[in-house]
Amino acid sequence: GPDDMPAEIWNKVKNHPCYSEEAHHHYARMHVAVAPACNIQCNYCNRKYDCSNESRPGVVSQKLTPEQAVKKVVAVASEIPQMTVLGIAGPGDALANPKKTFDTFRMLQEQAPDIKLCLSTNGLALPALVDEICKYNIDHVTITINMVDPEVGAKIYPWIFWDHKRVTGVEAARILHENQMLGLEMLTARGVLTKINSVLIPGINDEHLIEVNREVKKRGAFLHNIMPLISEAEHGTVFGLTGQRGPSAQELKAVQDACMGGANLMRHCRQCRADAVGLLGEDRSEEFTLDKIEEME
Ligand code: CLF
Ligand code: SF4
Repeated sequence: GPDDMPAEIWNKVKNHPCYSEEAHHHYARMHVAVAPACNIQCNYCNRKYDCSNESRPGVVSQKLTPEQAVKKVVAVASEIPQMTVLGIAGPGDALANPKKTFDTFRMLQEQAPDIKLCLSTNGLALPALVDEICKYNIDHVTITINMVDPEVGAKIYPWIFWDHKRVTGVEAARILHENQMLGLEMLTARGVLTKINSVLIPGINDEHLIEVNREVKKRGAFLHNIMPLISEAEHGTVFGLTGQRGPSAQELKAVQDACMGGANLMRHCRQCRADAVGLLGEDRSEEFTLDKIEEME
């Protein structure tokens, strides 16, 4: 709240529904699905639908060009006055094809300067793009960090695409890890509020997330959001096919409780889709398809 943080930080969180538990009752966010490509493979991915960094499986997001995305944001903002934040969170990685992401942000900064900009990434491409992120006044970045030990990482990430080649195994996880840590340090050094999402995968990184929490706190993470793995064989995730289960509510709470005293935890995440619209937990994306937006004009 306003009493326990500097005014400058309070101003960045007070109407961001993800960064403030209180704000999520009153303020809405929307996502635009302008980022279909990804530069890594997660064993829990169901990108056929959405980046499972954050998204629930099941429905394909309507992929938009930056121009269509801007049109949609402007239309939604005029219908939903509580809409304060625009995030780019998939369906792939927001920074794997940075041109579309930054074109969208640039146009929005010009056409709707009151809307806060937010992005979510796996962090691989982050260090190279921090300067560009700061150029568009993006105040909030989420990095999905599931490990700080490449041996653990090798069980989660079969490969990454790095320096024009595919890299596999522990080496791939090491490169991803180094970029995530460096990206986090660079963002916090520049005053960008950085939230960490971690997917809790029982038997793979459950205990390990306590160490992840410590390491991200040390590097200035503002919030840590520990989310349950949604593992679904019918959506073709590698984990789904190997029978990897998600955690129970008690297992999730146990890991969150074990992190108390470390980086502050977010506990109100609703694992939004890449094209979510509305208050957290509410999904109004069907009201704002491209066809319907064209009818509104
Ligand atoms: Fe979107 Fe993510 Fe920005 Fe929020 S969602 S990019 S920080 S504006 Fe929020 Fe949704 Fe959880 Fe994400 S509830 S999935 S934490
Ligand atoms: Fe899928 Fe997201 Fe992982 Fe990319 S970062 S492989 S889109 S879950």
